[in-house]
Amino acid sequence: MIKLKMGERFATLRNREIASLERRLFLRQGLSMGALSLLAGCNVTDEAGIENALRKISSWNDTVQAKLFDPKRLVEEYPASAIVRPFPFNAFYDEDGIPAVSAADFSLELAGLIRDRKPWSLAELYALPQVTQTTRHICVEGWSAVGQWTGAPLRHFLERVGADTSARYVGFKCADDYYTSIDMATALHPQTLMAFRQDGDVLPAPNGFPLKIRVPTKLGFKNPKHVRAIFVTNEYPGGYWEDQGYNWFAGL
Ligand SMILES: Nc1nc2c(c(=O)[nH]1)N[C@H]1C(S)=C(S)[C@@H](COP(=O)(O)O)O[C@H]1N2
Ligand SMILES: [Mo]
Repeated sequence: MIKLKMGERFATLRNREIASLERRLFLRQGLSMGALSLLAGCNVTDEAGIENALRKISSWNDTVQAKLFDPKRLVEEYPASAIVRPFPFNAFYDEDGIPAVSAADFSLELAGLIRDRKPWSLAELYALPQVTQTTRHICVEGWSAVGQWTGAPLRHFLERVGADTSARYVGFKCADDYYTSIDMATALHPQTLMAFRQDGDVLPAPNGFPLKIRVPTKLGFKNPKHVRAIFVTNEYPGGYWEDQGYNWFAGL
């Protein structure tokens, strides 16, 4: 049933404003305002309406995508010859903004639905059993690179600290004010690692020293670097780019 009455819905906006909103919407999502109203089943008459409708569609996407996620399907692993060197750097700032994290002072904070929330030193983290993966990192900005990461499966760590693995989200806070979150099924995926090393060396500062969460089933922006806190929650935590409109699930 189509209840779209363009004339009514857009009556509050002058034509030029509509054209400009529509242009930006199309650039961002490949949608016209009419298509958006139709998909979201709500009024799209202004900027706030667009944001609201996009949020509705995005959370619908997240739900469907989370249901389609196969917790056992592994992403492709590559031979060492495919590793890109030097591995690219990317962040919401330039190289001169890379946070200087001191190894001696570092402590990983735990919060939320976790039984044992004592902080972990780097020495304690390094003592966790570790595995190595050679996988492809894919950035929405249009580049990808095969890299090699070594670290502890996040699943083992979450089990070890008594995280409530029936909760919905695992969130991450970073030393540079970046933050993101993933669904629990992805956090428990066998290839999701707490990475301490990259390409055989301690994780370099540009790539997230001392701790990066390597999530090869998801786009680059869901792989937080310089992680200083991990929390488990049922309340949607969002993320730095996610809160600006990037799709939250952003993965396989
Ligand atoms: N703390 C933090 N983590 C981050 C980012 C950031 O700006 N800060 N950028 C994300 C994005 S968009 C990408 S593509 C990867 C880049 O990781 P790299 O620098 O190791 O290539 O880090 C992700 N994790
Ligand atoms: Mo990215």
